[in-house]
Amino acid sequence: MDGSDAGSDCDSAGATDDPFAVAEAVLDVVAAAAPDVRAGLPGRRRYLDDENPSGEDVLAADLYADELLAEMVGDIDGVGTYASEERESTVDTGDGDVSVAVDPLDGSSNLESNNPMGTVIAVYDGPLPASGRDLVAAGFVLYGPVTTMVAGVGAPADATIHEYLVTGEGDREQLERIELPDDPTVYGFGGRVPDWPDDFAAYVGEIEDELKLRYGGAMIADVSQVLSYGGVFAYPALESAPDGKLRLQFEGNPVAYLVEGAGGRSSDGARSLLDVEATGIHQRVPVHIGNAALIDRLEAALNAVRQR
Ligand code: P6P
Repeated sequence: MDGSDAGSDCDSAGATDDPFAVAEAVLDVVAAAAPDVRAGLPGRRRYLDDENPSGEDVLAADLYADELLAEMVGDIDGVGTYASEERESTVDTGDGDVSVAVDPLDGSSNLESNNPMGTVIAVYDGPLPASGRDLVAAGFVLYGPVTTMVAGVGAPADATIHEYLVTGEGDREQLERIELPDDPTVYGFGGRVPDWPDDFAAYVGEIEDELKLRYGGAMIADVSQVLSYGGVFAYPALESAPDGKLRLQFEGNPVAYLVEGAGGRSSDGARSLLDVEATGIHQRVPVHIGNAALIDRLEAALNAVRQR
């Protein structure tokens, strides 16, 4: 099902109590917005004199994408809450039980260098902040040479993940199912090497002769590499930021849903990101995702150092 039926069902039936049908409609709407988001990028490469709730500089493109998505997602029957990395608090959008958390333009700093970036979507059944186990869908749009979406609908344990081509009209055409390749190929690690804690530095030292480092500065572009080639993406805890940089609700949970649905693993260094307790909509979490065996090895390496 490409979701369009669900979208029309939601519109015709009014607020629906089927969170998965609402989730399909959300993915359809985000795909429909993608051509307009992409078209709005060229003229919005300037930084505004503003910071987002995480204290990061804001581009005109960040706010443009957020306002477009807030309006379109907020109109979906069944969606009751919209949350964004760009907004301090959640927005009530109606009577629905489904909450949608969005990173409107993940990696927007890549706009200056004309490198890939995207939109991350997390659809939760219930209020925010929510556990990743409450996800009913997740996905990202990748504004690369081609505009694609990677997404899944279903409870985390049941989700299958597919890539979609997003057409110029904003339709999503399903392509192949995504399953993580076994052979580890590319590794992307955020943060500055001197800022890595001893345990993560020890892990990197342990695998340094296996590394093919590719780090693009936009999480979903780096996650897309891992989904295509295998390997690990990590934005670990840092000495300067023990909870890391990435946000659980908008980044950690959705990429964990996608990578675990593709047969891989996620970890905050000790457990699946989907099992991290949600304490706030902008809470940060160390993010490690990739091949299950590699994430198991990473957790073992971190533990070995911690137990010294
Ligand atoms: P740094 C983008 O701002 C982002 O949230 C992620 O997409 C990306 O992985 C990370 O931050 C990049 O952070 O410190 O490398 O600029």
